[in-house]
Amino acid sequence: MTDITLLPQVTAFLDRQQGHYIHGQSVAGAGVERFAVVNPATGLAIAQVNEGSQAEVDAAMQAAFDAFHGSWAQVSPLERGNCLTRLADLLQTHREELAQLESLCSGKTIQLSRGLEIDMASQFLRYFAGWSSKISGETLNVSLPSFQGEQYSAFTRCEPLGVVVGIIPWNFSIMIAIWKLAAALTCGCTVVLKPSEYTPLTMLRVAELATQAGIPAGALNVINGSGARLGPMLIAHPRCAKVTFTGSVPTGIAVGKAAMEQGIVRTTLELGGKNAAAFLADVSVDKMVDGIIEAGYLNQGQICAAAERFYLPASHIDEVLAKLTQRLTAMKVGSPLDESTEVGPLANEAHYRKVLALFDKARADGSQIVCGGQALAGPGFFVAPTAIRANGPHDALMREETFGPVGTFLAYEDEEQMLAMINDSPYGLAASLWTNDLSKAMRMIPRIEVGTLWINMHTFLDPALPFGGVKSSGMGREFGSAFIEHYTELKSVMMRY
Ligand code: TXE
Repeated sequence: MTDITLLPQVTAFLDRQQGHYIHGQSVAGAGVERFAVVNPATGLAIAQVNEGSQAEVDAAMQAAFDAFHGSWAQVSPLERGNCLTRLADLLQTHREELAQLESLCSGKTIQLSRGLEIDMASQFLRYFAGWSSKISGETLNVSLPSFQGEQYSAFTRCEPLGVVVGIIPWNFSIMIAIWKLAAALTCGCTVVLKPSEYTPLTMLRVAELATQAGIPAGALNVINGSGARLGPMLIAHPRCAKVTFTGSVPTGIAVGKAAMEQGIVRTTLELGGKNAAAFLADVSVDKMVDGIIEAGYLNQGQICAAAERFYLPASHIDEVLAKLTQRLTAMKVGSPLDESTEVGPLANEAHYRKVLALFDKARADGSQIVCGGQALAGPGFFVAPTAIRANGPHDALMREETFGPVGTFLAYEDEEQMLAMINDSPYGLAASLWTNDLSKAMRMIPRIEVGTLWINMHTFLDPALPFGGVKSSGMGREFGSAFIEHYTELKSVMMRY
């Protein structure tokens, strides 16, 4: 197979000097600095983006503030949902264009860009659109007695927070941004997004489509540039009512601290971790291998909910690792724009270097590299799909996030020991348990310390189910109805008559 042909609108978009999207318009910005967007499959620059400055931060935050009190506030709840639905339609109309841009910037395979990034983003938009007309308070009975015949009435209102700053990572540059903008807009908030500096292009195109969908100027803005510089500026801005962040644990802690110091700015943090997948001995070896690939290797493992530590029964581990090695070494690694590719490059050079350093750490620990464990020859940031057998629960790769196509495996003798090892982690975003014995699974579910637990499946995010971490994996929940409390303030109203 060969690479697909790039659409002319994709090459035209890449040729444009890109910057930001503020108040319904693409703007170059006042700054003179530029940064390059690098295609991780080739290591070559494919576009140039102007670095944001305080001037663009101020303009975007003011535009969002004005829209919050003006144009977006005047849009009825039902129409807010219609805007999101029209945006979902436009994502579908421009599916191939957006998918190609995403694959060029992030190295995601084109099949995944189309089917997961764009199609799932559309589904999430439609889900959130449905909430716009259903966000309401309740009528309450006042509990205290009436002393002199006076009466009371009370109710609550869910009021939108204001301007929401969304800070987005590079692994799903469209879908994660859509989670945040859809949640904010459906509640009546307005948004300023800061994409990752590695993947700054796709949201500029989505923002243009949002304007086309009828979302008024200023309700959705995009600022590009260094997170370490622009992040603190956005969070410290007096118009910032909330920050919603997805990314690494250390940056999440910095974001949370900055938000608290800026007068308790509301915060949702969706951070990574070291997710576990545990297989009970009643599962067949073939099902274990399928489950491991589903849980750990999609998008080169660059999914915050992906499993990285695998617990296998001691009786099965040798056979599972032998079969897994056959499957991993047979995977087609190659150009993300080739429709038959199963494994693309890691998304950027810094991340690639981090994963290679973790392989060195595994070797230094004496962990056994069962397969992979190295970079692949040629240009681009490719590493081989990797399986590592740990000596014990304290090996570095059983504890540190790799965020790569890397599973680390440990044998267990009894299920109590396995449950203790799953919970012996500072993180708790997600886990999966694989067994045919659902009665046993039901007894284990309350004992596993995570925000999302899958049984006989992994990495499947549904908009109807709340998503977020426990322990150091984050704070707050996205999706379901749980997101509403994170994008609105509850106001209590009490009346005497
Ligand atoms: O992430 P960061 P990076 C992991 C992965 C990767 C590592 C570092 O292991 O190797 O994190 O990646 C913005 N204030 N994950 O450096 O720093 C930044 O511009 C405010 C896991 O790319 O978390 C980007 O928009 N914002 C993860 C966003 O934060 C700041 C997904 C995320 O960047 C900031 C991605 C600051 N001080 C990487 N500094 C997951 N769990 O989903 C940076 N940013």
